[in-house]
Amino acid sequence: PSENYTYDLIVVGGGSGGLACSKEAANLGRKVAVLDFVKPSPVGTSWGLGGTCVNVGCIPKKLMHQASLLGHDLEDARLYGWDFDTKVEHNWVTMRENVQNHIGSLNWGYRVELRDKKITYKNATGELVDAHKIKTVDKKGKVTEMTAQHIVLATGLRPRYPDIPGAKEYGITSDDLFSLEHSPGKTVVVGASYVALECAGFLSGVNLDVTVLVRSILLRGFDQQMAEKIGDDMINHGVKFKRPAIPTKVELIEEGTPRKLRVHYKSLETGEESSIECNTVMFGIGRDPCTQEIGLENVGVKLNAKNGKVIAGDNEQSSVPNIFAVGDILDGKLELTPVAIHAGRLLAQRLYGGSNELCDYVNVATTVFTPLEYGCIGLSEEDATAQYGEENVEVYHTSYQPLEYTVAKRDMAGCYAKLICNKSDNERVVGFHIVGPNAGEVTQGYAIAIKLGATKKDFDRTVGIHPTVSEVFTTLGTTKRSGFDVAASG
Ligand code: FAD
Ligand code: NA7
Repeated sequence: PSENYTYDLIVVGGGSGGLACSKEAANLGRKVAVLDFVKPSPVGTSWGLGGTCVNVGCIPKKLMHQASLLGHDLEDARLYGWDFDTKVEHNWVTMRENVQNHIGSLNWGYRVELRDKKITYKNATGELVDAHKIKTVDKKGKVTEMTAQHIVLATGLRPRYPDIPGAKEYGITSDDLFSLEHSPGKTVVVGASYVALECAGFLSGVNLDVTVLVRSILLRGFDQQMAEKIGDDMINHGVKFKRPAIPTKVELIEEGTPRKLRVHYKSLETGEESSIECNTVMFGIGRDPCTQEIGLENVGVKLNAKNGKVIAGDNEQSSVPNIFAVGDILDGKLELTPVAIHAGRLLAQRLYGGSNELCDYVNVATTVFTPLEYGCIGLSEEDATAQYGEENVEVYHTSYQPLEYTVAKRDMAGCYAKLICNKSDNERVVGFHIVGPNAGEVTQGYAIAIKLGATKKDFDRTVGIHPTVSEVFTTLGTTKRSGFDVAASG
């Protein structure tokens, strides 16, 4: 580093984006420090190095989704000839322990990696004192200061609570769910964010009684036809929805393991008030950026006043030239782990590797891991219509039957795929959507085609792999405009 500073780079936040950026900078020969500190949740949950994805996000979520899928597979297995007469029960503690052990090994791996790359790691909070100086405070309250030429903010988001009595005392969020010591039991999930629906889905999948309170629509921001298909499938599998409804109060009825709570809620349609007795209430009503107590006001890093996110250019540079931001705290960008990693790595390459490549935030594929998964790339039908005009949007769609569901006699009503094409641009595919088993795996493969600008004709020229779910995209012949009933055709 220049003689004025201790480090070339200090990264505040050791999650997906921060770790990727710091490791890349170290690979390029720079002196780097990472600060990571987890403020315990209101009920006291905290975790190790690696940020949201590893500890309280993608990883435990996908593993618990897998637990729930295995339960369904066990039911299918009998129809495929497997005979077993053991009573099938799910044990939360076994699942939680094995999932947490895996997370523990990842936490350890990150620490080793930082050490191997000679990156200074401090389990402490970071706060900007000036544009190059950071004050750190560790768990014991010990304060130090460190300086760097560049600072990258990657502090992520934390779940929000509604402003109602009992929410913080008795409620939990996804920050607590994955490490609960005992089964959550009968659960009320509040919100219709992807986090809320995924958690409701796997809790129901491991045989728990689940009710979801939905204020308005499902999965705001996502294609609404697909969102409703997910909702219908969850209802078919026993998840109860109260909609439109909001919680008004959470009360403790009885201590114990599990304890008993009462969630009061109000219908937004009739105004009627009701309540549900349950063991756990989990809020999935969105997440707020950790940008409030990190000294941004001391240096003039501009935030979007509406959501508290960092305003930055396409190069992730904030309003203060030597301060950058990556990951979930960036205003107007995507809240996804691979996006944070990609942006962090490219930023380090631009700062220290002579590169000028920017992170491309367009057409990033994503998947909602509800029991029937929902994969998508690009625009929703609503957004495509708004952007190109109804007359220029051609939607090719079909319902389909995954072969493995036939023998298993599974409900296939939810399995559906559509391509949204821009007629004024050679039927270029601007939206790709699928609800069905393994939608995440299906969608990832097609993401490169969309990135390369694939048209409907390119999909038609592609020969499918039979029998797979994924092949459905190579034979889409029915337009929505035709009005032909794709549900009946199968
Ligand atoms: P984070 O990973 O959140 O890291 C920020 C770190 O900074 C944290 O460790 C935090 O404690 C620390 N920190 C905060 N303030 C300070 C401070 N002042 N000083 C020091 N350290 C600080 N994404 C996907 O792509 N796929 C998924 O399937 C998926 N599932 C998810 C499921 C759930 C339940 C949730 C909540 C999120 C999920 N996400 C998923 C989103 C994904 O986890 C985030 O996009 C990703 O973790 C963002 O990375 P980040 O680096 O911006 O922040
Ligand atoms: P979102 O998308 O902000 O979702 C928040 C959800 O919680 C949404 O369903 C809201 O309903 C609901 N909500 C918010 N406040 C309340 C209160 N007070 N009571 C009841 N319900 C409430 O958050 P996510 O973190 O899931 O998503 C972040 C991004 O990732 C998002 O942009 C997606 O595209 C992907 P609403 O629809 O507002 O009525």
